[in-house]
Amino acid sequence: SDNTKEGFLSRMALNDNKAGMEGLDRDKINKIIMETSKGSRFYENELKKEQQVNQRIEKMMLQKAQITEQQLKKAQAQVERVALELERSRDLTRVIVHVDMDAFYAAVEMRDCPELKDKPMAVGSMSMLSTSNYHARKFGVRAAMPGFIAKKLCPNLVIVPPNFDKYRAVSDEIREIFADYDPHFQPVSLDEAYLDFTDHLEKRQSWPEIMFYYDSIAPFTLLGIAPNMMLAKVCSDKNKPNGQYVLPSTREAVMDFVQALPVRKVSGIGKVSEKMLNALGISSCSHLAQQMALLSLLFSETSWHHFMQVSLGLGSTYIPRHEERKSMSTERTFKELSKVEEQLSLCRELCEDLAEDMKKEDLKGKTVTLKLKNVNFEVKTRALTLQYAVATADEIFAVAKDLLKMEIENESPQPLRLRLMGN
Ligand code: DCP
Ligand code: MG
Repeated sequence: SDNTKEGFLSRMALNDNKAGMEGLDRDKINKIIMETSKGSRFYENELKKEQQVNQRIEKMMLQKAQITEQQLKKAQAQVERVALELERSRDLTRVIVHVDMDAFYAAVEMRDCPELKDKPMAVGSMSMLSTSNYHARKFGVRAAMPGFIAKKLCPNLVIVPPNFDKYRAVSDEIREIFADYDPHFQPVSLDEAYLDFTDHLEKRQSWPEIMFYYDSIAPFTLLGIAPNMMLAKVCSDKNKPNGQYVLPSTREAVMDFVQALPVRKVSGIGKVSEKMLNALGISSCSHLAQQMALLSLLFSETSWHHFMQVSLGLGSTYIPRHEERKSMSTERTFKELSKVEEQLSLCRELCEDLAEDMKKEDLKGKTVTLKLKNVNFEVKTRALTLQYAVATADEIFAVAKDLLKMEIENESPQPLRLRLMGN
């Protein structure tokens, strides 16, 4: 239908939510993307995903139409209670830094081959790109785009095959520097980490001047500094490339910052959530705050709690210590499991096993991960990090169940056909 086609276009369209991609001729770029990709596996796959999202939105809109004034009122009261509770947990005493390298793989390749510096280049292959340098971004060439499309957008694009050993080695060097500032820093990927600067800043107060010449983090100016991890991540993207953004540690500054923030800029709110929220008229975090009652009726508890934290500018202020970051898991393989009730009861069983193991070791965990392998052997993991540590089967299941339901919904109306589940 027309509807599908339009929706499809929106998914395939250039995603310019990336540094270095402001002010591009979207219409021209989108036309080339559509023409080039038609009929490819990439296109078919995107089309399928798009249709699934559209179905989810249709379902959600039907659900919304049935909400009564009274339900909404009740939800509003609950939302206000939760907001008060969350507000009490606000901690503005930490200085959290998020570091993210500019065009990481591409930057390493340009370092080793300086001729590439002035050319549009990308790392990857004709079937998929991992990243592109800032010259290439001006043509609409970006990560997660097939190289054959990128070549149409930018015929002079140089595509360099990836060399992961090299990126890992550079990452190790960077991490050594991070450790000088926060020995407990949390790496997220090869080019990204969270650091708690609070203790370092205190020590710095008593540094003799000469020490500042040895400040090894100075060349890494791609920082975001804020009172919590959620905000720091947004901040590090603000002045890319090669810039910093500091968000002051006051409630007022945080709330102002969040008001204007598009939901898509928040880590954890991806393409799909953005589209669902847009369908409800929500594009910025201030809309999020206004619509919390409705959201609490349409989304899972974990999702709307996350939305609420975002709308209040709240995030984690505590970077878990390495030794606390132990993880524990259990999994089971079977021939095929496609019935929702059976999947949920297996999930419950796994949570019980896990809780028992954790009890033996006296462990608690803040991240619950669900691992699924379908009958085509495709593996997916879905994880959720909570504000508080959990340990009992009930607590773990409450989260795992939501993650599983989300996957079931993603697949629907087709059943989710599993051959392995773990958590
Ligand atoms: N990466 C990838 N596939 C993606 C996204 C990223 O393989 N879809 C890899 C290549 C990137 C690295 O991870 O260089 C870091 O990811 P970022 O999202 O931080 O992207 P860049 O560092 O390349 O660019 P930016 O300057 O926007 O941070
Ligand atoms: Mg990066």
